[in-house]
Amino acid sequence: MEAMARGGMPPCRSPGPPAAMAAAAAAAVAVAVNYSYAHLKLSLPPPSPSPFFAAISMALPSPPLTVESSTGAEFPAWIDSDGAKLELAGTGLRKKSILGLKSIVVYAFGIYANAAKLRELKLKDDKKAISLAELPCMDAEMSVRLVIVYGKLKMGTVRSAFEESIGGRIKKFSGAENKELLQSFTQLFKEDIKLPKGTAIDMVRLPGHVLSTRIDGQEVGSVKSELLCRCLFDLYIGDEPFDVAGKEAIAAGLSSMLS
Ligand code: DAO
Ligand code: DAO
Repeated sequence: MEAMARGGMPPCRSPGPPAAMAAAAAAAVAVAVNYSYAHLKLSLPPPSPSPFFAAISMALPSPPLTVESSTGAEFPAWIDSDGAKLELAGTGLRKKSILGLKSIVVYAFGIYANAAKLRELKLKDDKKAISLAELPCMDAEMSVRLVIVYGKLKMGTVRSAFEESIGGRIKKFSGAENKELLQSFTQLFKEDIKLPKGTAIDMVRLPGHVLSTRIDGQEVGSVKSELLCRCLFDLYIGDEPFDVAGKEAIAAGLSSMLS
């Protein structure tokens, strides 16, 4: 389902997609890794699986974790998305006030960007910098990870929060409501999905503006829409972000990632 920006806002501009070489390189690495495992298996004595697994985990180092200090939520320094390495730019907090009284932290979030691809685009377009404001529209892999902090989230609450925050952006950027687009996403929010404290939700923008949602690593669905991708990332790095300090940290992380 494709939604195009309408009304006064200019549509997102998309740069060219030379991802085939990266994919081929990734495939070559995967083959090489498989080969070395096969070799490892043959050269090790048969039983006792533990040294074998120890050898594998040494061969594939897991990324170091960044801990969001006020919540303890953990974010790996990078995540792998179909062979693309998405690196953590920075983290922030999504707060919500209940009944206008106290403010609770609902989740911590981290923004991930494909630094290698952005560097490549920067060179290709002969730009001095890539600004944070361009990212929501770009056709480059990017992701936001939400780590749930508030343990009593109900799916109905998540759905109405989503309709409010994303729905508001859809209207702002396209000039109209788009219930169809909202529903294409909210239909993924099945009532039986549980979101206890610590759950990690990844919303990954794949090439072609496809937004793929994964809960604790399990894909729950994907929606192809440039507008939806733009609205989602705008919540975190747009003009009116959920967390201003978080947006600043992400901007700083991005610029050091690209320098
Ligand atoms: O239970 O009344 C309450 C407070 C809950 C606030 C919920 C905000 C929802 C934010 C969206 C979460 C997305 C994972
Ligand atoms: O914080 O107001 C907000 C909304 C952020 C987007 C929430 C996406 C929730 C994804 C839930 C996954 C369930 C399939």
